Amino acid sequence: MLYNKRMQKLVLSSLLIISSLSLFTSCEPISEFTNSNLIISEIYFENEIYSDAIELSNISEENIDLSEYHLEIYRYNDSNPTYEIYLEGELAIDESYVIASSLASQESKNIAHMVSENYLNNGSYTIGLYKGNDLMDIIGKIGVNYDYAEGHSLVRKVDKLAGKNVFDPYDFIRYNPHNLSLLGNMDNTLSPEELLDGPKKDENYFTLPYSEDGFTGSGGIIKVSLDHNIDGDTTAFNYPYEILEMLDISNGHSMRYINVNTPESTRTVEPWGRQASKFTSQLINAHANELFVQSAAGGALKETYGRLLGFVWAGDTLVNYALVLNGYSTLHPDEFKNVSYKGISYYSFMYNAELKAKKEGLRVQGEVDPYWDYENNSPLPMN
Ligand SMILES: [Ca+2]
Ligand SMILES: [Ca+2]
Repeated sequence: MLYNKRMQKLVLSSLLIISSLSLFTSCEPISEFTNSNLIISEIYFENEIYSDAIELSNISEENIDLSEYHLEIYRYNDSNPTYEIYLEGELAIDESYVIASSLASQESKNIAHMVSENYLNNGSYTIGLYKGNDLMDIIGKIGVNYDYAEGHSLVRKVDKLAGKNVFDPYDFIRYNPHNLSLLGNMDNTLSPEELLDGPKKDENYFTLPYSEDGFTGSGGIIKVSLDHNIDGDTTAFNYPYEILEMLDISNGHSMRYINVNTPESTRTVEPWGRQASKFTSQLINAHANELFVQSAAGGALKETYGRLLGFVWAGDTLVNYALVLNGYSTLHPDEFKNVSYKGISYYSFMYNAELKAKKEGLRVQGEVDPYWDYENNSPLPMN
């Protein structure tokens, strides 16, 4: 099921009342909204190297004369545009307009309304949408060389359909490349609530092996049982016999959660470390009969100290994701695009969660640990 603008309209109209009331207390600068009828709704990547197409959408209640608009593309840290694309024609209400690069694949061009030699973008070029001289929407930042896409299609969230003169990566979902079903419309594959709820265990991963060679992950999910929790990002599990044999480990071997790093709570203690450990321990224990580990497809199975590296599922919750969402950990590379849900890699879910936690200044993202003596840099007793 695809989530689109129409479903959001009901929610938005009720939220508008609430947000207009809270304008006085909100710290968010309201000047960044441009009230544009036309917005940039997608930067489409066919592969990870360059963007094949850009999608613009009419979010207003009337048809748009596109000839009033043009795009300016700024390479690297240039402050003057290298390419300009002048639009033409009319765009109906709720419709999207796709401009494909002349270098794009034929399947992207087939969806496009315009093919342009001037749409060149490697995912770090700043793109401004202008109505006359007015900046109506922007991706990236003029004068700053910033790889905002990192090889993903950026698809605007259905609850963030508004033009802004400042780019906010949190307005977009980072999709794996080559998701043609989203090009030419304003849909997402998940509702905003589902996106924040995080990835779910796709059935397909149960049919994949955990590993083929004992060194590299294949993305498979296997059931495990708890041996004991160690800290926020490490747990010792018991594994199926074939896994023990293939990886040359014994039961009780530690798994280090990939893409996260929670503060220390064992030999040394750091702010939020003990809370992170408690969070993981509670999540794991609450789902002790439905614990699963998943290998990072294409990634190493073990880290430097011989611990396993992977994704841990407590019931339907990806613990790695929950740690980032709840501000117990920052996000760490690498990204494994082949472990994904609804076209979004686990890493991209975590990227989105980290942006949210940062905005909220949650825990390690900027909150003071109430159980930490910052003057003496030492832990305080916890209840
Ligand atoms: Ca789209
Ligand atoms: Ca750690």
